[in-house]
Amino acid sequence: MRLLIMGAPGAGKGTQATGIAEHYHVPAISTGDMFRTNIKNGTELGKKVKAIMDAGDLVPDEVTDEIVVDRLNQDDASNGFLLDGYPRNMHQVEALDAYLKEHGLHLDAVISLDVDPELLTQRLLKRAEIEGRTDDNEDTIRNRMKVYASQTEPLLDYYRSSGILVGVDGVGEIAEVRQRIFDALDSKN
Ligand code: B4P
Repeated sequence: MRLLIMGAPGAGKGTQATGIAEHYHVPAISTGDMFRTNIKNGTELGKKVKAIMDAGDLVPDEVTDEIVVDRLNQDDASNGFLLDGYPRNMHQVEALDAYLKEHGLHLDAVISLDVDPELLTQRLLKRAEIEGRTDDNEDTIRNRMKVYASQTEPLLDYYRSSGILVGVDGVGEIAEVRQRIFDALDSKN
């Protein structure tokens, strides 16, 4: 399986990605997690992206495309993958399409988690209390939502018109949403 999971900040992408990836025996590849690991380890890449992430802006495409391609080229992704948080704008879609074409591959489905904007903010502020992520504060959340609406949400139309978009209601218990995702993917195949 080659899958993408999309959704606004707080929609549950990272939360659901692990369970879905385990189910299909593919790696979950999260650009956000890769950037956060680099920040934590104090790498050059981490230094480059920290202020951008703290502001809730998108990391430059050339940096993001490169880490994704490097990760997709690793052996464990050769039989499939679940991309979480990538692509996030049309340029990244084109970069991913070019990679897939070059390798004779295609995406099986794009999961879109739908959640009401007010609930998204509540979830992120709750995470701020528990995990203290530096981008989970009201100002940054507002910007992340804006960036999502202007740059990422339009991608849903692109994947809808390709016939691979699977919309899933992301409101409810985490296990309940996960089951909805499996049901939606099963009924698509
Ligand atoms: P991400 O790491 O993708 O952050 P996110 O959008 O908040 O999603 P995340 O996966 O962490 O949260 P989730 O919705 O699962 O991106 C962070 C930053 O990295 C971006 O702002 C950008 O700067 C940079 N970046 C990443 N990818 C990039 C790219 N491709 N290009 C450029 N820049 C990029 O969960 C949120 C909270 O909701 C959690 O606390 C969770 O427990 C809770 N939750 C989830 N599901 C729930 C449910 N059903 N019920 C109750 N709570 C739930």
